[in-house]
This record gives sequence, structure tokens and C-alpha cells, in this order.
Amino acid sequence: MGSLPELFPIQPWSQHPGPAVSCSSPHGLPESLTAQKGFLTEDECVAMQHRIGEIVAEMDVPLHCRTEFSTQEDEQLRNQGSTEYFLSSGDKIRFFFEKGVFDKKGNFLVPPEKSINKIGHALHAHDPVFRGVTHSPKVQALVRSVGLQMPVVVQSMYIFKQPHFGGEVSPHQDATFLYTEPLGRVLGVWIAMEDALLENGCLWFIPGSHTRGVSRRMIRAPAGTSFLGSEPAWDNNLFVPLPVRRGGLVLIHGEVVHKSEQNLSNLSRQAYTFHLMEAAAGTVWSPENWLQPTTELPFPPLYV
Ligand SMILES: O=C(O)CCC(=O)C(=O)O
Repeated sequence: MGSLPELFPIQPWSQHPGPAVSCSSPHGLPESLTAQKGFLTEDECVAMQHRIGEIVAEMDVPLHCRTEFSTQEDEQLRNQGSTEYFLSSGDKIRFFFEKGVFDKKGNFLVPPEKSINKIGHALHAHDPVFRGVTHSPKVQALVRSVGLQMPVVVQSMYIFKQPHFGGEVSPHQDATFLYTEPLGRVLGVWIAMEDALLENGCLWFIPGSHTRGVSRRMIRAPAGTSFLGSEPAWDNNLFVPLPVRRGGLVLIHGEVVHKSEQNLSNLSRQAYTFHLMEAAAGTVWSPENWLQPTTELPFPPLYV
């Protein structure tokens, strides 16, 4: 970690198979990713974690909604893509769980607070603490500094990466799930609530992979969701790890291929992440995306 500069770009790298879904060239976002140390203070992270503790303590998930979260494509389609609980979570605060935490009747086999994979997808809208961080002057200034003119917040997630069994996030591009025309209009903002290191499931990226379009798209289908195209079998050697200390922030280009591995360590690796779309210059949010703005929650402008 000592060698990580304050703000650094990973330069394009271009020797991987082309996309299965064609696209225009990336526009508007400068690099595949940048990282910044100490973006949030220790106290700010503690306050967010404290608030998450309160939200989890009040959690009440009906039995039929106890959805185990997976990033494997077939399980994704079977388990959460097809459930109303997932598909209607875009404008709500909902809970998604690790595998194997329920018995056959949906009762918790491990303490509920140790069983959550993530909370999604609208903490940024409904919770004052997370709304405050998302729209904070320093987030706004950072996003302005990378050139976004009219960013809107499309979703947010709090990811737990529980100790010992926190699930992997398989290689993907965010534009698979958050597709726009033209491409190059989605930016992930990912903030480490705890140290995210090699041993507890830090992020990994394929540098430069944001330059070749989108390999697959998840689209709404009559019975839930389906995929167009497929994720290439990425060579593990292409990925570079990005360990980040607590409070560090990573900006993730919507087309860069990234992943995180299972957390088998004793330490959790919590993170808060939200995704922005540059709404200026005629960006079209795909009406086929699983996530849609609603009457209750149109995508809120970041700069308010
Ligand atoms: O935090 C992780 O493990 C994955 C996050 C991610 O893929 C994202 O925010 O796009």
C-alpha cells in the first residue's frame, strides 16, 4: 500500500478478445479507473458502519424474500433475476444474502448480521447518512474534476464481504447491468469502509479492458432477466489487484472488467459503492436494463 500514489490512473491495456456486443467508443470518462487514498476519514467510515448496524438491526425480510445473492450467471438468473424482490429493489433498501445461510424453511442458520451479502439499491436516496455522503461536497468536487457535467445516481450498494465466506464477485463490466447509449457514460464510485486487501477480497481489474465495448448485457425478460452475449473466460493472469485502505476511493469506468474474490479471511471487507450516469449530451438509459427509474425515485442529480 505504501507505493499507492494519491490519485493514479491505470493505463489502457488492450490484448484481450473483442466484445460480443458491439458499441461505440468510450466517451466522457478519462481512464479505466483511478484510486484515491483516505478520501473518507476514519470517523466518516465509522459513522457509515454504525448506521449500517442500525439498518441491519431493524431488518425485517419476509420469508419468501430471503434471496441468496450470486454473481454466477446461471444462479443469478435462477435465484434473484427471476424474483420480484430483486427486480423491484432499485428504489428501495433491500437485503441480499450469502449462500447457505438459510435452512429449507428460510430460517437463518447464522446470525442475520453475519449472513448479508449486500444491501441494495437505494441507500443513497432513502438513508440520510448515505445520501449525505453520496451528495457530499467532496464527492461532487471529485466527480466534477473527472469531467461529469450532469451525473445522476442510478443505484447504490453496501457490500459486506463477510469474514470466512463472503462471496466472490465474478468478473464483469458494470455496463452489463447498467447499459447506456452511447457507452462510456457510467462511473462507479467505490469506497472502502474497511481495509480491502489481498487476503480479504480486494478489487481486481483488467487494465485497459474498458476500451473494447461490452461482452454481455443483462436485460429484462418476461420471466425476470436474461443475458445477451457472454462473459469471456478471462485469464486470471490479466487481473491486477487494487488493495485499498479504509476510506480509500476507487472510480470504476463502466466498461472496465473487474472482480473480487471470496473472502476466506477472519476480517470482513465492507464497502459502499454507487453508480453514476452522465446524463448530459443525450445519454439514453437502456429501457431493457433491470434497473429503471421509478415515479417514486427518478435518478437523482448528484450535484444537489
Ligand atoms: O465490492 C466488490 O467486491 C465488487 C464491487 C463491484 O463490482 C462494483 O461496485 O461494481
